[in-house]
Amino acid sequence: MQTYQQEFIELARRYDVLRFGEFTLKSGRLSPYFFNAGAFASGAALAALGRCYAARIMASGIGFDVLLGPAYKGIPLAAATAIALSDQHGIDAPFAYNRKETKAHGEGGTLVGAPLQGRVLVIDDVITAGTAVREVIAMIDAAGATLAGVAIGLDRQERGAGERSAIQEIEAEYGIPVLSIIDMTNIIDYLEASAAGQSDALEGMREYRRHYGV
Ligand code: OMP
Repeated sequence: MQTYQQEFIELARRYDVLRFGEFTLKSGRLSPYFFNAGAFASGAALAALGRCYAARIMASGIGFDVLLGPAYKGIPLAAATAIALSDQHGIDAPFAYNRKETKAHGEGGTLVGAPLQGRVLVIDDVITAGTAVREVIAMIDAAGATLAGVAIGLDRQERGAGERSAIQEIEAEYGIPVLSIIDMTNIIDYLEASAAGQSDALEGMREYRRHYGV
């Protein structure tokens, strides 16, 4: 595991973003863990989060023209990433986000911020079955822009429609990389290394991976 991955998991545990228990997912699956990016709810947490996303993006060498934060949870993530790219890496990336409801007055429309043009890098929280990210990709197409890739915090490494993971399906279908800071395997490794008192969580994770993992 890379240092920034270890830091990201510790950050997620500190803010109760990464929780173990019983959670029903959007896909209907019953999961022994949940990653709630909305709990990165302080200035210091968001700053640290932005640094992790920026480090992952820079390590990938991906080319892009604009960052897009999908409503709602992607918006602060993309904003924090844009700030970290500027502060830590000297890159002043244009930043855009969308509204869920079309605004009929004022400037109107669903897109806010920088024009959505050129190669768009989507910044989001989690991909499980891939439903949410496909909606965002349709929005980029409709704007006439190109998808450069997707950067997320957690790859849950779960099967999509077939035998591959939802992320592998998206990468193949759109010909783009999906960059994740951590994946489920990193969380299991983390639990194994700090096993004291967390054996239930560890067993639940292994069982879930046997059932839904790739
Ligand atoms: P998919 O649309 O199935 O890929 O699920 C992704 C969405 O599920 C995320 O954008 C979240 O809204 C939500 N989610 C989490 O936030 N954290 C998790 O650990 C799991 C899910 C989920 O419901 O699958």
